[in-house]
Amino acid sequence: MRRAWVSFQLAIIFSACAVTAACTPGAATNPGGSGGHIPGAVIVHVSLLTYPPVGSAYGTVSGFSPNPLVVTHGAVVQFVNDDNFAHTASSVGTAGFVNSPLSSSTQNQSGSDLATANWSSGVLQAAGYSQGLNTSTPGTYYYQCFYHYAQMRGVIVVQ
Ligand SMILES: [Cu+2]
Repeated sequence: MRRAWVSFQLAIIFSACAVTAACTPGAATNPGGSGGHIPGAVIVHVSLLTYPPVGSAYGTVSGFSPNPLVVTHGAVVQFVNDDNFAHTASSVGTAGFVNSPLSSSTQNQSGSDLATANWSSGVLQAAGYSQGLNTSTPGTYYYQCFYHYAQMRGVIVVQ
């Protein structure tokens, strides 16, 4: 009986690992990624290699597409990494882009709404999808990549 209970507990632990992007001891607790495309979510493609810098009303943007993305509030937005190396999509606020490195905390997935301060996809590996991000609040949301903050700059306008 006790043995069965222990097996059950182990099964719970391993199934928890299966839904977590990384289950390595000492790894970031929530590095990013999700099970895939959430039905109905608006996809932002992430690729340093595919989307060169272009001018926009919000400054030079690059590394994401569509960019700027304009959505009606209530939409769910999701990022997917089209490159074969890691990126993040990490909030830098609503005032504009930043020219200094992002906090290392942006490597952890955070937030479920663009109106959440410091939301981040966490580290998206190749073909990785972010969590779904709700768009509850109209506004202009700036985000950058932790690794390529100077080259990967995106805007989402929520109407
Ligand atoms: Cu990047």
